[in-house]
Amino acid sequence: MIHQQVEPIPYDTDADLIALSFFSGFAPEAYRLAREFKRRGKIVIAGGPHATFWVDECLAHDCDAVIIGEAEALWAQLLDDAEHGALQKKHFGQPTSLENIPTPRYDLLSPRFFVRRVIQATRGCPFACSFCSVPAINPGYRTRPVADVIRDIATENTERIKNRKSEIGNRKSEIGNSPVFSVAKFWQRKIVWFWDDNLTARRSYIKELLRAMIPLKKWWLTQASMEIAQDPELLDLMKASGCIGVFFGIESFEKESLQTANKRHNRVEYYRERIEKVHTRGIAVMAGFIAGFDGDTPESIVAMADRLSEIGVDVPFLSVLTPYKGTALYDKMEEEGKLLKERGWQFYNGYNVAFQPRQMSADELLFAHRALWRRAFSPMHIVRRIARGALRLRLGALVLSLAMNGFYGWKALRGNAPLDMGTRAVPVKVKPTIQSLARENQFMQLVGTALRVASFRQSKL
Ligand code: B12
Ligand code: SF4
Repeated sequence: MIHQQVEPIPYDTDADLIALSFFSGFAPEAYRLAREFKRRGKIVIAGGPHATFWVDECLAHDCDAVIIGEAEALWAQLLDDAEHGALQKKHFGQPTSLENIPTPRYDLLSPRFFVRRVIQATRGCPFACSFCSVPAINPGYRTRPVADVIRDIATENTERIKNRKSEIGNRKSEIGNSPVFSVAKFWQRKIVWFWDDNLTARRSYIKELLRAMIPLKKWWLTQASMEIAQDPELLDLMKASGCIGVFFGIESFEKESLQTANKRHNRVEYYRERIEKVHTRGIAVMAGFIAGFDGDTPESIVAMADRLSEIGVDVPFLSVLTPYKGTALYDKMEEEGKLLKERGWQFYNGYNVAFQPRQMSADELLFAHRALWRRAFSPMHIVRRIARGALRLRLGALVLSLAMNGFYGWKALRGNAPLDMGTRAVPVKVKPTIQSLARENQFMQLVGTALRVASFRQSKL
C-alpha cells in the first residue's frame, strides 16, 4: 500500500491490479497514475470520495472499473471478477454493516506515517452541513461493536511486519535507529487517530467505548461537534481514556455564514466557553475554519486569525470553501452559475478557489485566505498558542500542539504557504518576509507574550 505523499510510486510493481483512492483535488494526478499503470498492462480500479461522484469521468481516464460508495461488501467479488476477466465497469456499494470488519492491515503502512493506528468506530454524521459530502458518502449513522474497536486499538500486529523482512529492511533504513526513531516508535504505538465523521454523535455508544479504552492507556484524537462541551461526563471520560486532541469544525465567526452552511449547531457566542471546558481536561482543541462563505469579506477572513486565537484554539486548520459534488453547496452553485468551470480539479484541494464568491473576486478570496494563513501562523500567534498550551494541556496534547504549530509556523516563516494552483506558486502578494513581520510590530507582541508567560509561571511557583 503506497501513499503518494509519503512514498514514491513503484511503477515497476508486479501487482496485477492497481486500486486508486483519491480526493477531488488529486484527481488529475490519479488519472495520470491510471494512464501510467494502464500502459504497463495493469487493471486499474478507482474508488473513494471523488470517484463515487464522477464515475464516467474516471472510466474515461483509464480506469477499468469504479466502486461507487462503500466497498467492503463488493471487494472480494470484484477481485474474483477481475481474475476471471469478467470485470464490470460500475459497482454500486451500499452503506455497509459495520459488524465483523477485520482489523486493518497496519503492517502494510510505511513506517514514515507518523500516526499509523487510524481507526473508525462509526460512520456518518447526523448533521447536514451544506459544504460536506459525508451525508452522501456515508448515509445514516452506524457504529461498530465496541469489542471490535478495542481489538483493533489493542492489536500490536508487528508479527507480519517481521515476516516481511526484505521490504521492512528497506523501509527501516528510511528513519534509521536514531533517537528520533525511538521517539517515533513510541508515538506510533501510543497514538490512536479516529477517522470518524462524528465519533461522539451517539452518547451511549461513545461512553461505552471510552470506558473500555481506559485500560489501554493510549493517547487518542478525533473530530466531534462542539456541543460535547455541555456533557461533563463525556469530557471526563475523554480525559480518562487518554484523549489529547479534538477537532471541531468551527468554520466561521459570521452568523450569516454559519446559516448558509447549515451549521446552526455552531453558536459563536459559546465558542470560547466550550473550548475552555475542553481545556480544563487538558485536551487540545484543533479547529477547522473556512474562508469564502456568502457572509465573508476579505476583512472578516483575515480577522479570523486573531479571533481564533482569542477563543483559545490550539491548532487551526484553514481552508477555502470548495464545492464538492454530493453537497448542497455544489448543487446551489451549479444552479446559480457560480462554479468556475474552467478551473480543473487541482483547484479542489481545499486551498484554492473554484467558484465565484459573493462579496469579492476569486483572487481577492485567495489573497485573503493566504493573508489569514500568514497571520494565523505568524510567530506571534504560534508562540501564543504554544505558551498557552504549556500552561493548560496534558503532555500528549502539548506535544501535538508543539508539533502542529511548529510545522505550520516553520512553513510560514519560510514563505511556504499553499500554492495558487493557477500559477503553481505561492501567491506573490502574500509571501511573508521578516521585514513585513517586523512592520506589523509582531516581534514586540511576541516579546510581550513571552514576558506575560514568564510572569504567569513565576506567580504560580
Ligand atoms: C479522515 C479524513 C481526513 C484525514 C485523512 C485524509 C487522508 N489523506 O486519508 C485528514 C484529517 C488528514 C483529512 C484531510 C483532508 N480532507 Co478529509 N476526510 C476524512 C473523512 C472524515 C474520512 C475518510 C476516511 O478515511 N474514511 C474511512 C474509509 C474507510 O472510507 P473511504 O475513504 O470513504 O473509503 C471507502 C469507500 O469510499 C471505498 N473506497 C475508497 N477508496 C477506494 C478505492 C478503491 C479502488 C475502491 C475499490 C474502493 C474505495 O471503500 C472504502 C470502504 O468502504 C472524510 C469524510 C468521509 N466520510 O469520507 C473526509 C473527506 C474525505 N475529506 C475531504 C477533504 C476535502 C479533505 C481536505 C482536502 C481538507 C482540507 N481543506 O485540507 C484534506 C486533504 C488532506 C490530504 N492531503 O490528504 C473531503 C473530500 C471531498 C472530495 N470530493 O474530495 C471529505 C469527503 C469530507 C468532505 N468535506 O466532504 N481528511
Ligand atoms: S458536522 Fe462535520 S461531518 Fe457532519 S455534516 Fe457537518 S461538516 Fe460534515
